[in-house]
Amino acid sequence: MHQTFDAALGINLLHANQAGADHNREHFDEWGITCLNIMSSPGAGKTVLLERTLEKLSHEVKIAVIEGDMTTELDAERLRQYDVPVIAINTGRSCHLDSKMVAGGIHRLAHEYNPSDFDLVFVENVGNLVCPAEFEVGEHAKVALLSIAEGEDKPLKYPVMFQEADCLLITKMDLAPYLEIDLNRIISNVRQMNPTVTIIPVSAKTGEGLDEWFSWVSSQLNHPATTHHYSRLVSN
Ligand SMILES: Nc1nc2c(ncn2[C@@H]2O[C@H](COP(=O)(O)OP(=O)(O)OP(=O)(O)O)[C@@H](O)[C@H]2O)c(=O)[nH]1
Ligand SMILES: [Mg+2]
Ligand SMILES: [Zn+2]
Ligand SMILES: [Zn+2]
Repeated sequence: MHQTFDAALGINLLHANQAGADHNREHFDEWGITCLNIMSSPGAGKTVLLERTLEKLSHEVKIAVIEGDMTTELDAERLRQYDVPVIAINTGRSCHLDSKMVAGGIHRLAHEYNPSDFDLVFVENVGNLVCPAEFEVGEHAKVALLSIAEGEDKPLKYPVMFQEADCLLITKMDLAPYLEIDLNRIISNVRQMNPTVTIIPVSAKTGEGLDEWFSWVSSQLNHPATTHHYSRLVSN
C-alpha cells in the first residue's frame, strides 16, 4: 500500500475508501447486481479470462465491465467486441482502483443504461499484486489470478492478495510443461495463507478449468460471498 511509513495515514485512507465501497455496494444491491473484483499482477491473464467469460456467459447473463488501467483503453477495446458495456477508468499514476474511481464508473453505467437490467459487473483492476487487495471497491467477492509462470513463492511474498481472495485462478496452465514449477507447492502455499479459498487451475488457451470457473461465477449470482474483508484488516 502507499505511504506505509505512516500507519495512521494508511488507516485513514482505507477508512475513507471503505465509505465509498459501502456506497458502491448499496448501489449494486439495490440494482440486483453481483460485482466481482478481478486482480493479479500485470499480464497474468485477466483480460483474456474476461474475453472467454463474456464469450460464454454474456448471452445468458447481463454483464457490464469496469476496466481499470493506468493509461489507454486497450483492454476496454478488446472487451467491447463482446457487445457489453465497458466503462474505462484511467487511474493516472495510481496503481490500483479505489472506491471513488469505481463510483464514477457505476454512476456512468447508471446514467447510460438501466442498471437494474444487469446481473453481473466485473471490475478488472490495475495489474498489481499488492494494493488492489487492500482497496475494496464495493465488490461482493474478490478473484485473484496467479499465472503458473510467476513462481511458487508468490502467495508467501504477497500474502494480502491471497488472504483476501474468495477465488484464486492459477492461469496459463498450458505453459506448465515448459516450466520447472510444482503446482501442488503453489496450492499448499496458497492454503497456508487462506485455507478456504476456491482454487481453480485454468488455461484460457486450452480451455482447461474454464467450465469450473464459469460455474463458480454463476454460483456468485445467487449467493455472493459478500465478505467484509476490510473490517478484518482493520481489526487485526
Ligand atoms: N499461454 C497462455 N497465454 C495466456 C493465457 N492467458 C493469457 N495469456 C497471454 O498473457 C498475456 C497477458 O494477458 P492479458 O489477459 O492481457 O493479461 P492482464 O492480466 O489483463 O494484463 P494487464 O491488464 O496488463 O495487467 C497475453 O499475451 C495473453 O495472450 C493462457 O491461458 N495461456
Ligand atoms: Mg488486462
Ligand atoms: Zn496502488
Ligand atoms: Zn451513488
